Amino acid sequence: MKLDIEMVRDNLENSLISELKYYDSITSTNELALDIKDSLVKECMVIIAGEQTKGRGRLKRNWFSPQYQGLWMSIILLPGQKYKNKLSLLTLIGALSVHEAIKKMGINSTLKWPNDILYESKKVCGVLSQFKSVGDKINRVVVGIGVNVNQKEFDDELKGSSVSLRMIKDKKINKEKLLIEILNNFSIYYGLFKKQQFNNIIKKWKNEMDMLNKNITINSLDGKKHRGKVIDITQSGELKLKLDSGKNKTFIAGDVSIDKKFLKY
Ligand code: BT5
Repeated sequence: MKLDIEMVRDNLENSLISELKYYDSITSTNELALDIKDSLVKECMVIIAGEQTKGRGRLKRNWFSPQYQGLWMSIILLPGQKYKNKLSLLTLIGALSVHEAIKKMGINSTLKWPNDILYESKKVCGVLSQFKSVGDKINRVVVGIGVNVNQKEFDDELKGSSVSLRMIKDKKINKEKLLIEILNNFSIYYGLFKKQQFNNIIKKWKNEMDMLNKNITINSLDGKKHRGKVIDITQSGELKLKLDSGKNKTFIAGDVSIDKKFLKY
């Protein structure tokens, strides 16, 4: 079923969200959000799609976004230059907003740095933040959020690693209610971000992630693998590890795998 966008608009509370735009089928909400002309962009404008034909993951990976089965959306942010060292936090805010919304449904999900929400080690949501810059100035941030909502199953390569809210709850999920909850949460956390209350965001994240003090391997952007124990998330949203060599190192991005012995599922 298509999304009832009017109903969503009418039910946003104290929201920073300025506009909701719905497209039944597009390549990627992130692509569109990056391509919209500067003159038409507004802070906290949201692009939502019924389906994405070329949904994007990180590092040119694909994001499977079948018609009406999930929430596929991008939030456009214009935070300005003074936050340029804090932009990684926007990915964390996106994930936290979804995580809290699905927790409210009674689902015991966990956050995996930097962009995943997992349920029993399977991925229920992924976040992809992209930036548009002019010269060395970032003038637009697009926080893309994909939530698996009403899929009944996953095929082939995603079968063992992905899950939808419907599969978890064993019933069809109301996408409008979920979207309202996510956008209301996003407004709260982006409000904190703009008030520079970064520590409140980080504290929440650390509480909700299941990685502190666990041994992990991270494939970092330089293509190297590092192993160590997670000791912190920094005030800029980086992951801080105590490496096996004993040295501390922070990472701004990367793919993390948690050592098997720490996994319950
Ligand atoms: C992500 O990348 O998890 C970011 C996903 C962001 C998707 C949203 S949807 C709205 C907005 N517009 C876009 O075009 N994108 C954003 P990454 O951590 O790199 O994970 C990608 C990997 O997850 C893929 O290589 C697959 O293995 C797996 N995957 C693909 N589709 C999936 C799905 N629907 N559910 C769970 N896993 C999936």
